[in-house]
Amino acid sequence: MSEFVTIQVGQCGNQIGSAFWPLALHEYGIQTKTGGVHLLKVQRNHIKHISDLSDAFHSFFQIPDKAKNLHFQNVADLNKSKVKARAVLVDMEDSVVSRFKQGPLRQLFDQTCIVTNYPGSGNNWAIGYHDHGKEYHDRIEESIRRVVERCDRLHGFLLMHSLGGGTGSGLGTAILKLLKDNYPHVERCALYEHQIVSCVYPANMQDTITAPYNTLLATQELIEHATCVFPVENKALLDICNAQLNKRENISQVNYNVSCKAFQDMNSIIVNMLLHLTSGSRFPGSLNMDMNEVAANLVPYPKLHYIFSSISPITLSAPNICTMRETKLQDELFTSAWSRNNQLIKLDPLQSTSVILAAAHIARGNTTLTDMKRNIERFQKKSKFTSWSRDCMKIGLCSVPPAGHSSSLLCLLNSSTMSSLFKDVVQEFSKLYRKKAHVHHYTKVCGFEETHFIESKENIFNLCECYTEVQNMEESNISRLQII
Ligand SMILES: Nc1nc2c(ncn2[C@@H]2O[C@H](COP(=O)(O)OP(=O)(O)OP(=O)(O)O)[C@@H](O)[C@H]2O)c(=O)[nH]1
Ligand SMILES: [Mg+2]
Repeated sequence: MSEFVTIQVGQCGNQIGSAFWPLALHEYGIQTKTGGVHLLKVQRNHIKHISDLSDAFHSFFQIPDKAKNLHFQNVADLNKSKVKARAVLVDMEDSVVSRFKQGPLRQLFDQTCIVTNYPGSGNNWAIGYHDHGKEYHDRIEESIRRVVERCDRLHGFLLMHSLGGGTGSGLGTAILKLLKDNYPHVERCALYEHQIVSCVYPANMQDTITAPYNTLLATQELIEHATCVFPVENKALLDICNAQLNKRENISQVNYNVSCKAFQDMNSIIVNMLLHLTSGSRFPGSLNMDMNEVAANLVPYPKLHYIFSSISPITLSAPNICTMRETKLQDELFTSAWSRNNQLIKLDPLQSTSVILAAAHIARGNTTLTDMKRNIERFQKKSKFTSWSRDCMKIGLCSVPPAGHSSSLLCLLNSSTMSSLFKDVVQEFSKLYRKKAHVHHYTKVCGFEETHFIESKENIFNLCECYTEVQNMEESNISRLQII
């Protein structure tokens, strides 16, 4: 089994991290709270055929040699054995990370892999990228090196951050560049390397005035240096949470405000997506889809590496570990994953004007190959593909379901609709930049030139044109077999 190093940057990245670790532990049947033994038994039954659970556990956690054959039941067991998360925590203010340091999982994190400062990057990409990027380069490099050296088969980096503020977007993308420079031979989604980025795009009603600048500049870096990007949008997450809440309460007017509780639930959706995405590299299955196959199959051209993701069923917050949830019928699971309402960004990848460049379905739990084939036929009938992608579908079947469910599905689509996300980024940027509002905060940062705004905008535009080109590509009548 392969290993992943998780890097959480900024407030949002670290808050996603605080949802990530308890859920990751649940997946291995490890108790993080009191109670819930019943489901943990169920979860352990799902994974009992793994001869050595530590093999799968190894992906996210480093286990000292002398504890390799132990069976961990709870966090106290992990602490006793000095098990450490393969994680690097970075924030330029320390309030979120301090909560980790005081929380129940505090001993899971190696103190030397925590890099914090005060008072943050002031919602300014340039401060995060240039000032903190330079000042903290060596410390962050050293922390990452420590975690990497404890891996036997490093498979990839999982970067979690938001694009609206200064630290996640600026320092986060500086770290991405560092990873690309320092680890060119680590599997990073099979292209050059595996750098999986889960980034949060701000909601339309932005909570940070400079977010359009930060988002544009960070997007340009992600296009340039990431292997695969799985964008999520806060507006989409919030809508999914509200829909779930209304269903649960059986009324139509309960709404979350963006609050701590909302963020917790929104972050759980992101975490479920990431755990599902990496499940094939961590657990066995009849048709396992390894992380290094994701980019090879989903990224037809290097820069077109932004991927739509949707997951079914949706789980808000940590599963209630005492109850096993009823899972939908298989066909329903697929239909709901294709729904535009379940997309983690507020766009429809299957809209009639778009084309699918590549697609993958990864199922966990009791989905069979027959279920998969029947539903893929349905999918192929309803969607528009490029000439080369029409008859192909990457599929993964992982036998271990997520905690609390008997099966689940992740649908990954590379669709030309993604250009709308980039057009929105440019449009929001132009609204501010037209009047040069707030520009002086950026230009005063050493290393930042105003031309960087224009270059980023142009690069993002060029990418939009690539999508349009693919969309307009004349369909060839020659079948794939004839070409071969
Ligand atoms: N989904 C989600 N979004 C968040 C969370 N925390 C903040 N955000 C969003 O992230 C953006 C702000 O970025 P932050 O992560 O707070 O900023 P930062 O990276 O810490 O940068 P600075 O504070 O400017 O140094 C806004 O769009 C917020 O709505 C979270 O826990 N979950
Ligand atoms: Mg912050």
